[in-house]
Order: sequence, then structure tokens, then C-alpha cells
Amino acid sequence: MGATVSSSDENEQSRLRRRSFLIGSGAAVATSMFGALPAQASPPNAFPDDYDGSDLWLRYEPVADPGLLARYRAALGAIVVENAGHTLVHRHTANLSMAPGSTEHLVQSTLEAARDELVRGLGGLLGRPVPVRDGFPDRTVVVGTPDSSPLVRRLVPARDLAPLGDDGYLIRSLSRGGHRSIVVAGNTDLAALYGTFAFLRRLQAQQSIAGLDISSVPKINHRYLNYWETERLYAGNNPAGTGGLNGENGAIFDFTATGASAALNLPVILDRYLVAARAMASLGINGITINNVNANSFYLTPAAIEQEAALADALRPYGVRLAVSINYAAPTDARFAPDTLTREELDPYSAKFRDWWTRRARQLQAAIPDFMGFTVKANSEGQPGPQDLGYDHGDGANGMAAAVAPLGMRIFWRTFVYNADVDTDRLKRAYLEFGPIDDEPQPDGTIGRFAENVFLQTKNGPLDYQAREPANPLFGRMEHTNQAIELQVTQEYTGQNTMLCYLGPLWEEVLKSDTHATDAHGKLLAKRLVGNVVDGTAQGHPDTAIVGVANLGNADNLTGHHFAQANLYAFGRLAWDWTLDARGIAEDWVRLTWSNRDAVVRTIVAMMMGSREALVSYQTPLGVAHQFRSSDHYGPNPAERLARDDWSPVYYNKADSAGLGYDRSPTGSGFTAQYFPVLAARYADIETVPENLLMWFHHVPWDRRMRNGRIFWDELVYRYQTGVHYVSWLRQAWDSLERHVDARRFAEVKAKLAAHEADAGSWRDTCVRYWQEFNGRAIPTNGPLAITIVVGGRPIGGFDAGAPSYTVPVAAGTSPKITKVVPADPAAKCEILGQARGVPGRAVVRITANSFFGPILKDYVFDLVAAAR
Ligand code: GCW
Repeated sequence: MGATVSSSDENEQSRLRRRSFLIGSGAAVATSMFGALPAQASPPNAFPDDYDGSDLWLRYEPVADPGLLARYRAALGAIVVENAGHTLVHRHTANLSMAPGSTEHLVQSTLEAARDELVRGLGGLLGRPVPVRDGFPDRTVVVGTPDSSPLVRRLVPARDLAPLGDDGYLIRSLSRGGHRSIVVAGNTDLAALYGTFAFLRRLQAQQSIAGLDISSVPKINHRYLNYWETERLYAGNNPAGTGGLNGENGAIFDFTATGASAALNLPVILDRYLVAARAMASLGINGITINNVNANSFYLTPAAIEQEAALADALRPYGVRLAVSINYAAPTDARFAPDTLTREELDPYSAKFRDWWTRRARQLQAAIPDFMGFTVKANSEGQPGPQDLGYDHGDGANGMAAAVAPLGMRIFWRTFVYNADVDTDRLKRAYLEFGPIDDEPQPDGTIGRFAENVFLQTKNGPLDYQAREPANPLFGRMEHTNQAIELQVTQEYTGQNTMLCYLGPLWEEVLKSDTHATDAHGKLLAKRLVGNVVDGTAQGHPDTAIVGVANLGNADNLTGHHFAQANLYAFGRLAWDWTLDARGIAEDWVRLTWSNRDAVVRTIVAMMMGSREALVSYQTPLGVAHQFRSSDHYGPNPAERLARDDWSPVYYNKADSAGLGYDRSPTGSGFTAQYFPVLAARYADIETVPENLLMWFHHVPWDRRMRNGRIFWDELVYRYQTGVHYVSWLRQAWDSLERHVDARRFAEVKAKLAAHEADAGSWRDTCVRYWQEFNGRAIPTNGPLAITIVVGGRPIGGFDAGAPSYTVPVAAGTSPKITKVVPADPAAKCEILGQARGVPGRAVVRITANSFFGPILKDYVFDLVAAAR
């Protein structure tokens, strides 16, 4: 498809950008085809222009559609929450109070939380107060449980509530004798609160509330956050870095802030704690471990326990329970003197060790009766553990578990271990250490040594939260052990607080990936997706857990990047129901957070949905893992070689003159054998391994033919380029929303996207140049956005699509005008944004096309210069 040019002559880029000349079908059609919003007039956005994002998705803006507003108002005349103040939750801290000037408020019962959320939510959405009433007026929303509410007992048959368990809820429209109501009910106050948020979500997303008959039960029992207050914290309120300001460290909860913030430490409760609590409850998150797994034993000291108790008091009405991470060697810490142990006394079988932990757990339980237990990172990355005394992870986990079992607590023991003595391939190590413990016959005739109150907490992949990994082979392998999956919500390897990367698709991919797990007779299990293993349906586990390493901080918007809120949201929704699809979750989030206008929703959802695959493409395409510089895990450093082999990008890329990638097949490290047979065979063979994991399992020759016919080197380079081109499209798509998004958030995201594009380009360039050192090859020039231009009758092509600009010599006496643009992809759209008026001069050609993960865009910048004579 060629194109004839019809543009005026201009040579200044800022002016070029304002005037765009489209070749072909007309601007509106072309842009909407690629997801950006046509620039037509529309009503101004409802959010105030200075809105900072601090409400997360709990934003209750008045419903703009007059018809819908009228229907909502007609249906929702009153709120009835009977006996809301009857069942008060425990409160330890006598003088629990909000910081001066707070806007949130403390409640002391879960039903009060539900009632107040309805008052706030319906009042905002309906644009007028909705009164709280006694009795049973017409047009009422009733919230409660059969215990709290005689009305619920009357309106909802017991048999309908029975299958909901403790956390499930139902939402039902009822109409009797002309009397209409909506009832939100569960078996517990917390379930009623969950139902309340689900009901409000419907209104926020402007869905119909007529004829409701909804029920929902979570698939996983424990839906927890881990919060690392000192590491990978990308949501601090200091925009120049990740830290805090005014004596805060950037973490969401203040324990030890100094200076101007010293008066804000717990037990004082800040607004953001309650926003976070409401947000967690809105998703059904029911626990949080509040400190880093590289644990500071401060959190076990009496003074800290008092602070934790205050936090627990504030979160309790929302059903969010507390745990802390511990250091295995905490008993040796002088802060507990005289109650300390020697290093030799850390024997997990000894009464001394166990009693020490029982004492600590009792202190916690005295202040926090529903304290959950401990999260443990042991013998990992320098942390102490049972192996220091010659014991294994089973001994250590069970020793701790025995100490806290009488108190009803659990141990979450992480499997993120990779002791170099176990195997040269880091990926094989955890399986080799944990697997055999699961197989051990026990004296009571059962199999598997891990105690019942132990959960192994396992990262989704075998390496370390990379943007793409195969599922961890421990899923399905630990048949006799409780196992929680650990996902990283904070974007350590996925762009931190700069890149827009929606992680829903990553988690959906892993939760829905087939383990091909078999039973003891080698027969494939009927239910065997990773999600089935996690929710217990694969192997019949009654207790189940999912953990997200959270991305909260003290930034105004709580997550640093406005789009990082989506990741917390998606984690929570998937924790409740892992079978949901990432796109639907994104759509809900956009409606709750940005806008209900369909065209805006479509554009933002499109921006989100390709963002993770784009990041994979410009950072670590085709299965090459962990090419991050070690200093911060943000930028690239494929050449880096560290003292620790298994922290070094070179260890993962294995670049040489023959090719690239880590051979983990049977001819290499043999890691593939840790998978169940179907997967082991698929991954072992370079012909059958999924191409997106190619270099994860194989050392790939530069000339290897890919499935699309290209050679590996060319495809590799195009993947890097395509990822960056997606980010260029993101910027254009976002710009198209300027009139539809409140000003402050628009500008903040726009600035992040500019940095994102530059940093994605640096990933592409750094990696491609480094690979060239091994293969000596040129950059291929026939990628997805390749073009040929015609100037003065002469076709010019072969451009490196990764270059920022191109010099085009123009013969004396010929016009510098581009007369034709021919894209390699016939479906691509070409647009000449401007022509050079003379030489030297500048022309810009925009190419837009679709890649396999979404729209891509490149502006070719041509510097037209006089040809040398
Ligand atoms: O990815 C690594 C991170 C560490 C982290 C560790 C872990 C808290 O770089 O920051 O330590 O994983 O998960 O234990």
C-alpha cells in the first residue's frame, strides 16, 4: 500500500505535531482502529482537576447518565443495617485515635464499616444523602447477617446462606406486595461487608441493579498481602526517589518516623491506613504481614507490639488481620535481653527454641487476639535458618509451627531458597530441597513431614518475579503440604514506579497454566491448573492461601504510579476468584478509577492489556531471564558479572558466538525434568518449547529458524523494537484522553510515560548492542514497522527501527518532499506528520500497526540534508 502525499511544507517539529495529515482512510477511523480516542468534543470530566488519586478505586463520583441516576435513586431510598453497633470488634488500644485533621474515621464494628461505606458511597454516587433508617421502608438496601438482622432472617432463606461459608455473600433484589428492596447478606459481618463493597462496585461501574441475584464465594481461604516496609518500595511520597519526606521512610505505616512526622507514628492512625483497610476489604483481602521478609526483630519488641496492636485495632473492623515476618535467629537479638538464646540454642527441636517463640507469640496474642502468625525467610539470601545448625527446612518450619500451634497461629515458610551447593542451576534448588520432605512417610502413617499449620509460600515462578516465567515446578509437587502462591504486586522487575505495566495478564497466565500434574499412578489429575493447586481442588487440600507482595506506600495515590493501583486491585480480585480474566478486572478498575465513558474505558483497557507483554518484549524477550542491573533491578545490564554467579545477568543469558540462552534441557542442566512428564517433554525439546520461553530452556543458535520464518536474531531484535513501539503508542493513546481525564492525574501519567518510553528504548539498545558483541551481526531492518519512503523519485529504506532519527541525502535540485510511504506491513497506517520545506529540513512519518499484543507506533524522524556532490 503506497501513499501519495498531500501536506504543506513545514520543518519545525512542534508545528508538525499539531497538524497531522493522514494518508488513506481519515483520522478518526485510523486512530480508533488502534484504540486511541478520536479528538471529538465531549462533556468535561467529572473528577476535579486537582484530584490526586488518594481514594484508590473507592471513588464515588455522581453518576453522570441521568437515566441511570434516576433509576438508582428510585431503587435506593434508604439504608438499613440493623444492630450495626452490637457486635463490637476487639480493641486493645484504649486511646485509639486518628491524627489531627483526618478525614477518615474509626469504626468499631464491621457492620458500622458496611453502613458507613454505603452512606459515603451511595451519597456520592447518587449525588444526595441516602438516610440510614430503622424498620423496613420501601426502596431500601438491607445489609446484615441472620444473627445481626431479623430482616435478613426473614428475607433470605437459611438454605441460601448455607453454601456461602464464612466469607461468601449474596446480593438480591426482592419485591413483595409492591415493596422493593435489595438485600446484601452473608453468614458473618465480614461477608456482609464484602457484599456491600461488591454492591457498590456495581454502581460505580454503572451496571444495572435491577433483578439482582448474585452470590459469590472466594475460592481461596487466606488472601494476604505481604508488605515489605524497607525494600522494593516504589510508592514513597518523595517524587525524586522511593523514600519518604519529613522523617517518614516512604512506607505506608509509620512506626519510627522522626522529625516533622514523629507525632504521626502508631498508635496514631492516619487516613491512608483506613483507605488501605477499606480498599483491602473491598477486594476481600483478609490479612497482611506488615514488615519485610528480610526481617527486623524490632517488630517483636514490646513497644512495637503496642503499635502493631493499634494498627490491628484500626484494621480489624475491615477483616484485615496482622502477621509479622521474623528472623529465625531473633532469639539471639540483644533487644530481647535477658530473654535471649545463644546461636547453638536455635535448634528447632529444642524446648528452649520453641518456648522462646511461644513466649513471643503469646505477647503478640495478648495485644492482638487474632494475630495470624509468622512469615519466615530462612536460609535465603544471607538470612539465618535451621541449616545453620545442620537441620533442613522441614525441621525449621515444624519447630516454629509447634511453638505457635497451641495459639492457633500459622507459619508461612518461604521456598525462595537457592543454596549454590545444591545445584549449579539456581532454578533447580528449591525443588531439590523441599520436594523430598513432602514424600517422607510419617510415624502416624501419613506422608509428608510439614506440619498442618505450615504453609510453604512459593513464588509463581522458579526464579524471581520475572515478567515471564514458567510456573514454579513446586506447584503440584507438594501434594502433602499446604502451599501458598506468592505474587509480587510491587513492580520490582516490571518497571517500578516509572513504567505502566498491568500485571493482571501475568498472573492470569500463571494461575491458568496447566501443571499436567499426575496422581500416584501417573494419571493426569482432572483439575490441575496452578490455580487448582492453589485453591486445593487439584489435590484435595482443605486449607488454601495466596499472597501478594504489596505496592503500598505513603505517596498521595498510595502506589506511586496511578496505574500501579490496578495491580493491587487485580491481585485482590484474583485472590478472591483466580478464574476471573485480567481484561474484565482491568475494565472494572478503569470504570472505578478513571471514567465510565465507554470509549475512554476501551482506550485505557487497551493500554493496560498489552503493557506486560510489551515490557517482556523490550526487557527480556523470548525467555531470556533477569538481565537487570544489580543495583536497582530497574535498568538493563546484560554484561554484568557479580561475585555471586546466580545474581549475574551473564549467568542467565549465556551469550556466546553460537547463540543465546540457558540450556536447561536434558543436555544442559536438566531442570526440565522437575516438571510433570508432559511439560518436561515439551520444554526439553527446542522444537516444542513455547517460543516465549525459548531461552529459558535452550541455548538458541543465532540463525535458528523461528515459527514465523524469521531467523532468531532478527526476531529477537524485532521483539525489543516492538516492545518500545508499544510504549510509543501508549503515549499517543494517553494524549488522546487529555480532555477526558482530570488534569493532575493526566499530567502525572503523561510524565511517567515519557520516562517509560526513554527507558524502554535504553533496554532495547543496551541489550541489542551487547548481543552484537557476540554475533557481530547488523541490526535487521525489515521488522513490523519497517517502511520505504520515496524522495525525489528515489526509494529509500532499510532503516533501523530503533534509531531516533535518520539522515536522508537529497540530490541537488530535487525536492526534499516525501512523495510516497510504503510500509512492510500492508495493514499498517502511514501518516505524514510533516514535510521538510527545504534542505536541511525535517520530516516526520508516523506508522501505526498491530502487533500480537497490541497497537504499536513509530514516528520516523527524517533529517533531509544536501547530498554530497
Ligand atoms: O527478588 C528478590 C528481591 C529482594 C527480596 C527477595 C525475596 C525481600 O530482590 O529484595 O528480598 O527477592 O523475595 O526474598
